[in-house]
Amino acid sequence: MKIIHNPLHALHHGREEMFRGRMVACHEVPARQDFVLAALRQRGFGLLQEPVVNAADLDHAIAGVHVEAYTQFLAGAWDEWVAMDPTNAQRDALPSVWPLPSRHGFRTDALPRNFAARLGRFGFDAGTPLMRGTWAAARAGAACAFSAARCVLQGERAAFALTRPPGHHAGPDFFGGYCFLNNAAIAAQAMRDGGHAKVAVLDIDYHHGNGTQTIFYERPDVFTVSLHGDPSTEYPFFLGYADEQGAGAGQGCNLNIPLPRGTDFKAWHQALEQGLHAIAQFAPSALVVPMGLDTFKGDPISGFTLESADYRVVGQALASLNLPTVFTFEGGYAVDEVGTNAVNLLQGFWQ
Ligand code: 6XA
Ligand code: ZN
Repeated sequence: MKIIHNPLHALHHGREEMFRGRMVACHEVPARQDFVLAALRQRGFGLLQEPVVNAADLDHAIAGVHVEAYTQFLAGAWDEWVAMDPTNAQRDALPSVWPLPSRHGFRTDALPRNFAARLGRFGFDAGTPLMRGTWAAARAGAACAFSAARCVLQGERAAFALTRPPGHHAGPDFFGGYCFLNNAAIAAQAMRDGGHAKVAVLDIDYHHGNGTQTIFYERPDVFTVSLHGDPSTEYPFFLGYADEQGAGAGQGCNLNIPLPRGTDFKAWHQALEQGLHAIAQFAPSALVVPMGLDTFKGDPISGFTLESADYRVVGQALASLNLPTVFTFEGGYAVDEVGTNAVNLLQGFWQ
């Protein structure tokens, strides 16, 4: 399996995030990718490489899922943050004011000149710090996703975009949940553009992939499936319910399987089988798996109880679809085990 890893990921290294009402050290740290890479090397799994993509192709791939006003905002955000107050160079940018959508409430079409306001217009939480290297790291991550898709388009059975910051919470014009560019959506769109008429996305992260769902919600050509902690108690709270089934031409092309906090592997695996069955019915010719490992029992911010050995079984189950597959690295914050769990899953898939 080709493993496309992000050489610039550590340029994004948030210090603190707002978590359950207070500032805590960031969970989404560079060691996450480093530990997965180390486990891959130690176990001799996969062909490691860095992405090779020209800038114009990459911009086109990003523009396939994100709006220009948003990517322009991200590209210039750090400079604007520092221009607002030169001492900001010493701290990360976090939103602090939001235009809550409501029928006769704040407008989201008005784009204030004030940078703090725009940070809140494009970001949906205060847990996703943005810093000097965020754009470069996220853009190089998108290059990994795009490169992984290209490998698969060229005939590889599977490829893994090993990158951070993660992507599945990022939507057409918003960041949040530690995510800026939606790597899985970029890979899915690249598979579409490369000739796959129908693509499925199966999100196995603990958290609902709200960004991916939103990007493809009205499209019949990309079936989005997510198994996740029930949003009535789990992040991202405001999307991910079972009654969200797609809209317009995409009606019936979104499947959410929310599961209660505390769900064990047996019940989780049943939900996975349900997702796999629905994907088989859709009959895609390619698969994208936003691979979160925060379903692990030792994860510090999540509530399922999968064990390291279970990830092999997960990989085997995913392989049963027999589809060319792109994996993207999403959550997973039990840093000491994240490498073992990732390689277990990929090996289970590959064998
Ligand atoms: C609250 C938790 C963010 C969850 C990020 C994640 N700031 N998403 O792992 O998959
Ligand atoms: Zn997650």
